[in-house]
Amino acid sequence: MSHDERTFVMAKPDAVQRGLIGNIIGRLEGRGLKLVGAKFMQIDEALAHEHYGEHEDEPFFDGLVEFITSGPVMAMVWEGADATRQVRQMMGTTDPAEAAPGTIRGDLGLDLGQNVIHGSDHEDPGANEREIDLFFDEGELVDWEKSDAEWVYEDVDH
Ligand code: D4T
Repeated sequence: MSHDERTFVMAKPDAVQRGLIGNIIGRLEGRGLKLVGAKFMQIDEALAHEHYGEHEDEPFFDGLVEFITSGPVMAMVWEGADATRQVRQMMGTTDPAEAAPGTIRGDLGLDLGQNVIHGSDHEDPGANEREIDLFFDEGELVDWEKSDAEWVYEDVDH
């Protein structure tokens, strides 16, 4: 399996306000994933509508846009084997109240409307690349060799 799959991850405004950015980054780093892009930013209405366009007709859409634009977010791109699916597993289910202990939402959240983290949907092919393109210019992503790769992946030579 390739080790260079990239996925879009965002610490949402609640995570930023609650000082959980480091906790989230620590979990992803600890797993062996590689950070290749990061941007502390404010999402405006237009970007919120584009990012959550698929939910436009949902009753929770206005609240979702209001929440995601309510304060800064930490937008990130993480790379690794099966990264999109692995990050989704680490996030836990959408509703933190139902998320398993040990997952990010299951450990750090209680409320569906403020669920700490976003990660690209692995069941929506191309969602990861689409979201990375929406939030990052190519020049903002960094190609680099992480020196512990041989200790994360068995098929990288020692
Ligand atoms: P995101 O997209 O934020 O990573 O969440 P998920 O991928 O896990 O879940 P989703 O797309 O179904 O929902 C997007 C976003 O909307 C909020 N939401 C969702 C809400 O406020 N009320 C609801 O009833 C649902 C279903 C939470 C996540």
